[in-house]
Amino acid sequence: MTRETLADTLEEIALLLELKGENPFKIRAYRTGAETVAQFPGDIVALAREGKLEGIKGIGDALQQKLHELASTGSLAFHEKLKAEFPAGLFDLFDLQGLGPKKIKALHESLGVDSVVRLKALCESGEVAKLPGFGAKTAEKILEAIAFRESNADRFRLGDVAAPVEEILESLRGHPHCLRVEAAGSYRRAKETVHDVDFLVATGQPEAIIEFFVAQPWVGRVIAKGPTKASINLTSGLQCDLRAVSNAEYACALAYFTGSKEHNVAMRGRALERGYTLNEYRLAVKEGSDAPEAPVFESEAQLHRFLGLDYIAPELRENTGEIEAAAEGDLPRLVELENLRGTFHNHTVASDGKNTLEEMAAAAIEHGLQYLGIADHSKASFQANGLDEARLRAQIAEIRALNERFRAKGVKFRLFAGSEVDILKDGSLDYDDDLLGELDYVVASVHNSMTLPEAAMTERLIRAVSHPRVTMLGHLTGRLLLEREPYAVDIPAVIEACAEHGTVIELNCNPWRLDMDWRWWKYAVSKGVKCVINPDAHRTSQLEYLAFGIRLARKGWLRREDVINTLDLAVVEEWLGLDPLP
Ligand code: DGT
Ligand code: CA
Ligand code: ZN
Repeated sequence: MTRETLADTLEEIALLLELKGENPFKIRAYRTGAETVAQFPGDIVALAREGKLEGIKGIGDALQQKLHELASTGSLAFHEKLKAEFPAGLFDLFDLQGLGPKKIKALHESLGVDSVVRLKALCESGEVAKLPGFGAKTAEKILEAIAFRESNADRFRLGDVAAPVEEILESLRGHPHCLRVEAAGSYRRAKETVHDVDFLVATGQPEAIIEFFVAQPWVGRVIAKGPTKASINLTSGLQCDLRAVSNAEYACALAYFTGSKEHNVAMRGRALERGYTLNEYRLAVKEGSDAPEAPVFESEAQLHRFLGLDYIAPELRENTGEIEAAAEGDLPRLVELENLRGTFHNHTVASDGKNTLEEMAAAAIEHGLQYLGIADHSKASFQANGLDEARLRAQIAEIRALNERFRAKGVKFRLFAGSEVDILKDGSLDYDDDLLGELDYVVASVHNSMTLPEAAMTERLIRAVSHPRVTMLGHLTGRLLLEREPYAVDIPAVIEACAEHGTVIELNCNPWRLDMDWRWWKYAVSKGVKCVINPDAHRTSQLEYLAFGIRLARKGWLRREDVINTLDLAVVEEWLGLDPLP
């Protein structure tokens, strides 16, 4: 039982009561309860389990009992009973962007909508547009939301698959007949979302490997199983394919199954030009060609070399110029995790983070970083407990005092006092210039009014990045992968404004964001814009997100010199116009 389950259950009860048209005060009580549970500073799950919720503001008597039942037994009879009153398919409607309980209730009652499929049909037939309070525009918006959901069905965020994939690799590596193993496909190319994961094993005993693979505890379902191939679903639903090849075939197979398909097609074309055919197992002399016999390749690097190319890192294999660059010796030397010296966008308990300044600093030191920027939310982000002017000034003082303590102890580490300042609707900032001037740096981000028309949103961001106190632009498009579309904004225009004003653009490493998108970095670099790789950590463990950021930075062709937080502390201090600490 987790805090999230407790809060989500209360939230779902509120939705269900709303669907039933219950008393708004009762509904509000569940909402407030959900929020209180989500934000409560202590171990709310333990308190609920032990029935010790008395006196907590926002959780009344009725909710105390329900939370206790849920936390101690794992389910709540009241919730189950409510759910049973509605068709199961109705709950899927809540996942559609822009569709709230009021609309769902109307759809359910007037048109008998009980599933996404039925809703789609009724939007297309024009029935939904005829409902009072809906109209053609709403029906169109609903269809767009359904299309977005459909295009994301069966896709998974890179950040969500990384842990299970590494676990599977680890266990395959431990098998005595596994000579080499890799997770190929879009996972290896560091796509921000993947459809399935393609494991490749080099072995002399394919059947033993296949049997081992399908018998693991994380297997939810075996889809197919043959002598050299198997497909399974993990319990999470993620599909994993495994292919077993001989050690001699491994290099060509790895290149093939890493893809992308477009990259493969271009590579095959290049092989053909040289008199060879290239498939998933080998490079062979083409019929009628007098090219010499190809060797057995031990690695992808050897294969690339044989085709007259420098080694192409997996992240680059999208056929967006990497083959041409490899032929010319022009591939960038990509940034690596070890190059990072610090990061700038991190939260603490002062806003919506879970750890204190000291704890965040200790974790950063543990990661071998020389500096950590603290950028808690500003006051307009009240839902995230954003800091007002007085609290921010107090935090700045606290950071200065901590830095002195590091110095006194001889620890070579510095906290930077920053803020993640809200970009208000008109592009102005949430603090005045005096206060911004007291900060070491400023991250500017959009957290509200995300549905502005493209021109207004673009103007808003350009105004913000043009502000002399703004150091970097946070999560440029506001997307939440597989959940929320990026807002409408002219990205090249924003990049150009950043170039003009020397504003750095963030690569937000939160696996839900990975924003700015990797496809734009080449353009940004061509304009002279620098990248900052920021974890947006809300707890110490989320500094680990930096690893995802690095993978996406590499995918964006970024080199060490393109990333500002690869700079040593002294250089960063100079860049920010700060005196080094005495
Ligand atoms: P995904 O799974 O949709 O996130 O993306 P991928 O790239 O992992 O695609 P997947 O799993 O269908 O196939 C893995 C790799 O196998 C793919 O990146 C390239 C290779 N491949 C698959 N189908 C074809 C094909 O029709 N032609 C060529 N040349 N390669 C293919
Ligand atoms: Ca795949
Ligand atoms: Zn933010």
